[in-house]
Amino acid sequence: MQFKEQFLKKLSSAKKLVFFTGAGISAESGIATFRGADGIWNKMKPEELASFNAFMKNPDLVWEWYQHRREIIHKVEPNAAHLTIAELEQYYEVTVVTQNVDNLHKRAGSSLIYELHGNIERNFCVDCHTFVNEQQFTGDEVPKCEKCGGLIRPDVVWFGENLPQDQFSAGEIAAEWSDICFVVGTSAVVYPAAYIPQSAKRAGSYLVEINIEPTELGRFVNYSIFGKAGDVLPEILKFVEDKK
Ligand code: BV8
Ligand code: ZN
Repeated sequence: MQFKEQFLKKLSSAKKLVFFTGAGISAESGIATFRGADGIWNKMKPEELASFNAFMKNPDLVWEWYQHRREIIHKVEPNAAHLTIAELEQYYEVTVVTQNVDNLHKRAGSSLIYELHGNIERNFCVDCHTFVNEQQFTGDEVPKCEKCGGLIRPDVVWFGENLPQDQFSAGEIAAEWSDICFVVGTSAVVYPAAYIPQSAKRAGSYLVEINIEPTELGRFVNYSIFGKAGDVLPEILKFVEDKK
């Protein structure tokens, strides 16, 4: 794979890399994206399921949907893209800022991850906020809190909900201080997360998009690499290893 000379120069002098990732980085693990051809949202509207109102209106339906997604996630593995990002920690200071809730960056071995939209493996009680992630849930009806009887919900950020401020600010600062900010597998249409690559660019980071198709971010980036994340990232690692 041929890369632009300017990018390779940046890569050789860089110290800090940030990887801002979306559902596309998990596509090659077999997890459907949200807005692509087979996207989850094509079958249903986000507000129908990924919102607090939807959950309170029909908790069993929403809980069942997350159980279904957890089952898929437990059956898949991190792919070459996740694993390469973890391996690049041998050569750079690497920070992952992910919109994904699938826990695959953690399973791939990345050591610094900011989760902007939560993590599907964690759950808490809507009333007393007790976390119950160690509990194995059986069946599809929404579990009740053992402490207060409240409904248990996944610890993910639904539409209309604020993002965890600590994760967002830390992720944004890391992106702004990065030498290169890679934007991997995201349509960059969900806010405020999608502000982060733009802030990175404004702060002087070299913005590189890795996607299989053009996105809204295209007009901001310094360099668009079209290809599958699982193919492109290992090629970048190969260049780095040959240089070292
Ligand atoms: C909020 C968790 C404050 C749940 C998700 C401006 C400012 C603030 C808010 C808004 C705003 N404008 C609009 C809003 C509202 C809304 C929003 O952004 N709506 C959009 C859809 C218009 N934002 C919110 O509600 C946020 N909260 O703002 O709070 C507030 C408070 C009160 C009242 C108002 C505001 C909360 C947003 C978080 C929602 N939660 N997920 C769950 O997962 O169940 S969003 C969901 O979308 C996922 O987290 C996902 O990560 C995220 C982004 O999608 P992508 O990751 O980009 O995935 P997508 O399928 O879209 O794209 C995949 C890409 O990969 C494609 O480009 C494809 O080409 C590429 N690809 C595919 N295969 C590959 C590949 N690339 C490389 N290799 C491959 N192999
Ligand atoms: Zn409770």
